[in-house]
Amino acid sequence: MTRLNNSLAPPPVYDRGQPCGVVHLGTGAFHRAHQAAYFDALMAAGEAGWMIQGASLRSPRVAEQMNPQDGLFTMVVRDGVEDREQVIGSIKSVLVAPEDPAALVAALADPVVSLVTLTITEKGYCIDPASGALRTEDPGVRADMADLSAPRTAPGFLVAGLQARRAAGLAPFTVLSCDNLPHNGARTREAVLAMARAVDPELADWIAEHGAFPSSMVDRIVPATLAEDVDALEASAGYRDEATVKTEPFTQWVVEDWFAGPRPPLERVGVQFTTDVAGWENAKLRLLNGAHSALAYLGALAGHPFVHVAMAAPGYRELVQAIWEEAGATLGPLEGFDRAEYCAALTARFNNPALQHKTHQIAMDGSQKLPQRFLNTIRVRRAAGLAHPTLSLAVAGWIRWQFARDDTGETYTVDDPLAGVTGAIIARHKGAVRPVTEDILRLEQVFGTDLPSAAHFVAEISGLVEALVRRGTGNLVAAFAR
Ligand code: CS2
Repeated sequence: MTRLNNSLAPPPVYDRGQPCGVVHLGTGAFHRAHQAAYFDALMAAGEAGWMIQGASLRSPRVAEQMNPQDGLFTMVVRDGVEDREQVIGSIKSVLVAPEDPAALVAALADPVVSLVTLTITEKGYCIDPASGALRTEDPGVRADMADLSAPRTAPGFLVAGLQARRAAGLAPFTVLSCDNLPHNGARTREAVLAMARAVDPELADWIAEHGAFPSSMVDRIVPATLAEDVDALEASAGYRDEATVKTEPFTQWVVEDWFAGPRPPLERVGVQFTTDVAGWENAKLRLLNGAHSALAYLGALAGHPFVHVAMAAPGYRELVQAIWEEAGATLGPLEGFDRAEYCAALTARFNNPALQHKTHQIAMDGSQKLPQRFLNTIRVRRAAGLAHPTLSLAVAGWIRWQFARDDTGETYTVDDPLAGVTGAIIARHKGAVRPVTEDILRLEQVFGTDLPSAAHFVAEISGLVEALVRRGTGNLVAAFAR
């Protein structure tokens, strides 16, 4: 079957040969169904110069999927009743950074580029999840700090690109993080400045003075594409698209209005520009992503493969409600945000049966996600003297997950940068739940120093992990239904 390409697809209504004003790092499914879709709509609305030069920082897989298709891909929007297919043309091509790091640095230094967007996942920032500090002990970070001629990390590429621009007398590009981190702009800036300072302190000063690192809140559920999704599209569209993505109708992007150069007029296609993103970030991270991770660990442990399946199992809907009650109370007022409406919409989004969102996918990289999804919320509640039993159960779920065997007896690989560390703790204590839990809670890069020294917190989590093991996750969650 023929692959999707320029001559096959219904041609986009704009010229795909126009300049790439944007370089994007991490051209995975989420980017394609979110930012790439917004830029596609922007150019379709007549705004020129916002094509995207994509780049992958690790594997050549996405380039192999997209480049033979002239950068085109089909976005399939599934509302649970019908599928709507749309060919998106905003990505020119995808560079593979490890194969040719200089090509990516050259792309970043191109005078037509004014914006660099990032979806590199939490761990791509090479920062400590609890403190946000650049992890200078990371081998890639260390290599980039010593020599930037062939960068390896995202902060390294950003600094190399900014260095080349400064040398050429160009303005810096705006760096726009689109990952689920709190204060993602400030955290990116901190990582970039720490890298730049090691390379050239004057460069760091120049970036600090002239650079822009807006924070942004991004939201759209985009499960990993499965082989059957590619086959289903082929059957309905009549071409093969290895880069297709599936998503939901809902989409949201709130961006801090802080740009070093020209700002893409994305407000024309539904993006909200604001002076303060923090309220939206907290609401989204604590309500959507918090509930997602709770469903992921407590759902997957009970053997539920998908989010919508977990939502239909006894007690899970009530579990999610309880998370929302506990997290909701930590959020301040936010203009245009109604929590009850937001959570009702989230319930419908999680129930969408057509997304087939795997609990195992959301369970990935929990050590990077826990602080913003649960622990900061717990801290706010503790400071106010409020209990947080459901958030604690979710944290306990993550610890129970480290044992790599679910309640049905299935084994799985714990996909997390700290899996080696938690695995070694479990081996050292021969799986004894309480000492394992206590040692895991001492991991400062996740739990900071405050939570491990709070005796009540440690006792509560230990008791919950033991209960999950003894009574079974599904049974414990079912109790929420009563
Ligand atoms: C999910 C997110 O995999 C995960 O961790 O919670 O990718 C989630 O689907 C998005 O943030 C929704 O906007």
